[in-house]
Amino acid sequence: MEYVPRDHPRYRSLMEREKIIEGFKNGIVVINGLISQGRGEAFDYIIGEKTIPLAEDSIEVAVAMLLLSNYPVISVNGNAAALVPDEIINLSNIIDAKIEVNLFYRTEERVKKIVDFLKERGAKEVLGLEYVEGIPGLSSERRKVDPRGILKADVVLVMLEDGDRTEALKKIGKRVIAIDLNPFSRTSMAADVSIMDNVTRAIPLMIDKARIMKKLPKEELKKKISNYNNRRRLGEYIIYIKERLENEAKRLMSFP
Ligand code: PTJ
Repeated sequence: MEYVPRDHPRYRSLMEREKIIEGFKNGIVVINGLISQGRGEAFDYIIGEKTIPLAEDSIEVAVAMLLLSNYPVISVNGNAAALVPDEIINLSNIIDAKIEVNLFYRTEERVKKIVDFLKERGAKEVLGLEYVEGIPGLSSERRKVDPRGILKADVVLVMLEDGDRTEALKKIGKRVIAIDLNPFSRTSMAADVSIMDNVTRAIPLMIDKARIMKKLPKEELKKKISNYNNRRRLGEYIIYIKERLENEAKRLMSFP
């Protein structure tokens, strides 16, 4: 970590890489997770490495949904655990959600490592070691879910997903909130609420919003959700990207 000088213009992004690399060395992140991080970085670069107002609005919708939920669950994989462990624990306490480790490249050893890692950092309970093959139609290891967690949930928050699980969760009646920098991904397309943002910014912002929104009447939270349309939001994200690229190109071309 000492290789990254604090005044480096891309310090934040480089430190995120370090967290993923350290997670890999500790057996929390799988090697494929390094590639996922790279893809995320590319999208983050394109949106300007900041939370755009459209994503902030989706975050508010997501928080309203979580606060109205009867049984919310935060699904954690290797990358998420490496990037935002404390923030996930914090959010789960504020919204009273369960945390469950659910892995695409599942090994019992890695599930246990992530469970222990989160517990060492203060999580009271982390599910995922006990499982049933609970998601029909899903052949990946992600079908293995805890009966006290994702299987029982009405709302599931997922991040850095691989695609088909969100569709499968929807088929069994779950509402899904996805944090994914890629608005073209199948996860983003299938989710009820897609947050096109980096988890390292989105989760802290969800914590701030949840603290404030917890005090709002339920009717106001319901109104926030009822006005929301995820397909429209994805379209808006893509137009945002197009306009940002166009403006950048024009700016460059305006100089001889
Ligand atoms: O820990 P496991 O075994 O469950 O495996 C986790 C990975 C991440 C390896 C697995 O889920 C995977 O292969 O994911 P994908 O298909 O690479 O998809 C990851 C998605 O997350 C991509 O659409 C990326 O753009 C996006 N992404 C990457 N980094 C971030 C991100 N989204 C938000 N914040 C990030 N930091």
